[in-house]
Amino acid sequence: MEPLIITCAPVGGEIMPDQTPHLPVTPEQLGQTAAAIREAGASMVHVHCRNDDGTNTHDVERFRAAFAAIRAQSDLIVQFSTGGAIGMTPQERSSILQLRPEMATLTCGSVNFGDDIFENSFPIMRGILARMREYDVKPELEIFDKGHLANARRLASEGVLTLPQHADFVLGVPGGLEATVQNLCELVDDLPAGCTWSVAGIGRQQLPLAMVAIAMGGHVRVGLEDNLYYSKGRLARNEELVARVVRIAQEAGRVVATPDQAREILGLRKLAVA
Ligand code: KMH
Ligand code: ZN
Repeated sequence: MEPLIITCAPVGGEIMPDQTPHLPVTPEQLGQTAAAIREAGASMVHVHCRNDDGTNTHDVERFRAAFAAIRAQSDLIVQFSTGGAIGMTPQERSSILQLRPEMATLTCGSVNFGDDIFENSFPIMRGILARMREYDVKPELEIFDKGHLANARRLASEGVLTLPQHADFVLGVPGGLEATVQNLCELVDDLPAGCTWSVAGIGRQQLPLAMVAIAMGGHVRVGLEDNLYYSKGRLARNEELVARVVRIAQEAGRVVATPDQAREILGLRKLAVA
């Protein structure tokens, strides 16, 4: 099997600082988190940004500072969110692509998101993809629901998305596909040929789905964006969630990828040495 790529999503757009003391809010905190999760065994960081008061922002300068802080303290693959937070405009969500992160997410369709709607119409997806092409950013296909892979194929048939790509199955969002092993297997069966994949289980499903992905030859995303707890009632630190996946992979005989090994698996260029 390929070495295991562990992505950490340390912030997200939903968890607020009053829910946990472990949420990295400032660029400096994101840089420190990057160092800690790299040390623990992550090879990629999925980035959202916050203002100092914890509210969400997709301000380009805030992302620039976060990118610099992460890069100063780690060689992780830096993946920006173009999902942002509910209520952001498509323009806001995609403006950060001008900073040319190595990767960025592309959610492949609209989905109920709790009581809200996470809107990703075809025009929104085409617009984000156009900016990804403009700035040479590799997409990660965020799959929250079964039909999202069909949407990716449709975008490919239009010529605005090339396949294969890396897909991340985000399972267990209220309103999206439930976080079951059967759903994961069906998505993997439905993947376009040559795609790599990871799974991000929401809440308490993060750990069991990570274990399944390790066994299946897929990759894993963990982090506070998707799951606040290490165990029942015990708040997690991002690096602890990464370290636990590393230990399980080692027990299962699965090698954990370095960032450069992950770049090779994902078809990214090696990090240029400054
Ligand atoms: N915060 C969600 C509305 C992504 O990062 O690309 C969207 C999200 C997906 O987190
Ligand atoms: Zn995200």
